Amino acid sequence: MYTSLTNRRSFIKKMAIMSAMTAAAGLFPGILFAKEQEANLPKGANLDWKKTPCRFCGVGCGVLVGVENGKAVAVKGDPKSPVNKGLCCVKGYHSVMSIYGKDRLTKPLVKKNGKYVETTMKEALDLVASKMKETIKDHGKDAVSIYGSGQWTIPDGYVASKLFKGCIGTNNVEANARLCMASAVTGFLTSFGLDEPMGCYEDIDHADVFFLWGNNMAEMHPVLFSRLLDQRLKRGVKIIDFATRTTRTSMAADKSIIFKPQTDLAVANAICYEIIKNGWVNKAFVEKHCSFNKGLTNMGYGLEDGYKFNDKPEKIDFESYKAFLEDYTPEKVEKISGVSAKDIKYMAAYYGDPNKKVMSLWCMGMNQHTRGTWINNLVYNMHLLTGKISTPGNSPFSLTGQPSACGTVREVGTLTHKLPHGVVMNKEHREHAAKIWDVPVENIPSKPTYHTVEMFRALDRGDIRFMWIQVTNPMVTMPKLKRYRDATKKEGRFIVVSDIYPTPTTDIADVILPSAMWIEREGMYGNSERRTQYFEQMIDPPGEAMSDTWQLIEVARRLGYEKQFYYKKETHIEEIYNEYRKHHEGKKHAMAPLEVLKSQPGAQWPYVDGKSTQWRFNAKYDPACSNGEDFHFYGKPDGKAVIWQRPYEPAPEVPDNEYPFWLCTGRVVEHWHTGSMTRRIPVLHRAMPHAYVELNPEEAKQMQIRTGDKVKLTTRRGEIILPASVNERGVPEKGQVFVPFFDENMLINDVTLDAFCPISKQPDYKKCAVKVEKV
Ligand code: MGD
Ligand code: MGD
Ligand code: SF4
Ligand code: MOS
Repeated sequence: MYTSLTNRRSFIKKMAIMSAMTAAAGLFPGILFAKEQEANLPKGANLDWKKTPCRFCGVGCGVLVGVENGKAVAVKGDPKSPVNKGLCCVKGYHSVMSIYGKDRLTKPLVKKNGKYVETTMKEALDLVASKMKETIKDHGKDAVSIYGSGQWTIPDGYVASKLFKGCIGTNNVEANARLCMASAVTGFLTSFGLDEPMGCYEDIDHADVFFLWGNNMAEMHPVLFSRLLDQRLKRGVKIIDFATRTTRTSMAADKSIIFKPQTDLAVANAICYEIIKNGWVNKAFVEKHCSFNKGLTNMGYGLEDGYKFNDKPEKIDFESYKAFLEDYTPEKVEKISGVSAKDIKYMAAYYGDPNKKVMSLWCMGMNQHTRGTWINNLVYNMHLLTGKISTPGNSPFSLTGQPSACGTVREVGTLTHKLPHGVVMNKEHREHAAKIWDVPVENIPSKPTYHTVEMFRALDRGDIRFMWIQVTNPMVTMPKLKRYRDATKKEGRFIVVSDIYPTPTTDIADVILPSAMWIEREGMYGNSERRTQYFEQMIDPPGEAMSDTWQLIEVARRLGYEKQFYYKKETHIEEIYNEYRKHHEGKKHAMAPLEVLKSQPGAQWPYVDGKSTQWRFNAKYDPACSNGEDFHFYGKPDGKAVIWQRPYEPAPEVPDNEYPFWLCTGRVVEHWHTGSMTRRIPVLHRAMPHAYVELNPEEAKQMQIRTGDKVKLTTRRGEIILPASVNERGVPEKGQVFVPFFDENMLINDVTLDAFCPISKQPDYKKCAVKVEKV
């Protein structure tokens, strides 16, 4: 069985070797308009169309799935969805094909003497429950853990949290969004006291200028990016791409400004310096609605030598903040960042102009950053100093990556320190959760345990002995991967993996549980703009595959928590959602009732008096504002947002003589993360069959490297050989290379660094030092 599993997957390898890399046609591969979509649909088909959010990215497009004879056969953009207004990108359009890969997991597999043996779901779940009991008995509650995902539905994450935190009594609950959204969260909490953006996608229809802070929106949030382009056609808005490499996004922008990795910190401070120097501060707004803080500096980088972190900031005044910024004049920052003083002033002038509405957008460039919390704070500073926030078109907007990184990880709170409402450290929050969960409050431990990187380190040490992994593929996506892969293989560790396909993570599992995917079950996702969207079950899962929610419920019952997991199979999603809503009651976070989610393409929380809230903290739109002023930042006790003094500090590992290049990693439009789904969609796989290393064209010439030549990358963690890509998808600056991480046959994470932001604990996959050689 084991060999057949890997054999099945090897077709990906073979296809990759046979086909050459084909650059997708056009600048924007695959945004499909309604007419093109119609033209591609099965002719004469008698389809039953049902609405759902797209399975893939955090944009959360509404799509309609055409079902015929129990099979999902077609997809089109939902014209009624305010998110995408009928558009769809290549991934969304082909999404249903990812359900029908030939090697779907249909039966549970249990490892016996190094071989996988098929079993029944009942026996597999019995085994999972008995292993959990045994581990808790022998090693304590904190020896069992669950590692989930921003691709978990809301009910999946909710029952996981209830089982582990409420019933078992361990805070060993984490999710891959730690690798992705954690800095966004700590950025929001430190600046505003509440998570998630104040604005919404409709800001795009009002803003005059768009700044992209190191995200490649044309490829990663394509439908949303098409809305920016549409506004440029209609209203002549400006799109400014501020990034470390030239991408499809830079090519489409009105202006591309390139900075050296990590120096966005310095540039953001320089923009604030200019705003103050030129008298562009919105004094009335700042006096009424902002306070100033200074935090710990030189915190370290979360490497084995530890890090410092304290959350007791020092209050400062405007004058000392102003004095601090003297170190960040455009001329000084030009030297650090490589951005000309002229371009810094150009950017500042837009942020400062009272007649221009500004939207800043960002994603992994800012979050996967060893000072990720800081750079989030610094972008808010620009919006706060100028009062350009929480009004239509004035919007600092943190984009999410996964379909439910907001909905499930951030809102349900599937992170070690979180609860569905609030944090484990807070007694009232624990009491609130315990009451709804029907467990003694003493069950919920008051201290967080391990964040993701630490969770795998704890597995390595043996502090964690049991890990259940759902809807994530960490044996491709953890940084400094080799170390954590070795950890999972140690004696006395038991790993359960729920997935839909064989992957490098199922390869290390003791038990593999086949899951029902997306529209094979019922659920909800929450997208970047606080929009919760519901989908019904449209088709049957294959074989014994079962939803992740129901797998957890079955195990919870076997552990003796029948009372807390009373849900009925036919109605459990509704019951869970109604229970979950209780955690968020009140004007600040109320969730829409299920009937509303069923009847329309989602609703945005806070959902109050039958209405979605589009702009939080603005009294005109947000019923939770209660200070009698225009704005109320009610997440902070004094009702004020915080402007943070945060310096520039260098990255932990910078290029030197031995490792002279920067290595940046990321994504491509055709593939979803580890490619487990999109590489099983033939058209996407053919368009982008394997990973590559992107080189600067001039340097490639000097090294006599052409597209397709083999290149060896060596870091302090190891080495990897990849084919070169020159002048194809993206163009790195001199001294930098870029590698996408979708290819399980070329695991770039074997060489990445696991340094993280000490506040958010999110690793920086965008920077480490690498040697580049032709082989
Ligand atoms: P990445 O490729 O991870 O994409 O979306 P993005 O963040 O847009 O990020 C690469 C960018 O990081 C580079 O282009 C570079 O400019 C920037 N960068 C590098 N160093 C720095 C730095 O020091 N500072 C700053 N500010 N920027 C820097 C990610 C998003 O995409 C996510 S999180 C997910 S989960 C989704 N994944 C995904 C996918 O796998 N495939 C497709 N097609 N779409 C996706 N959308 C989502
Ligand atoms: P995915 O491919 O999305 O990657 O990393 P992962 O979450 O590890 O994994 C999802 C898994 O769930 C797949 O194996 C898929 O087959 C499976 N699956 C799909 N549907 C279902 C379902 O319904 N149930 C179950 N049980 N399984 C299902 C993403 C992570 O990667 C993220 S979010 C970020 S932001 C990081 N980005 C990043 C980077 O920029 N550079 C590098 N080098 N590494 C990175 N790693 C991180
Ligand atoms: Fe799906 Fe994202 Fe594409 Fe929209 S932009 S169709 S949500 S992958
Ligand atoms: Mo990447 S949420 O944003 O997982």
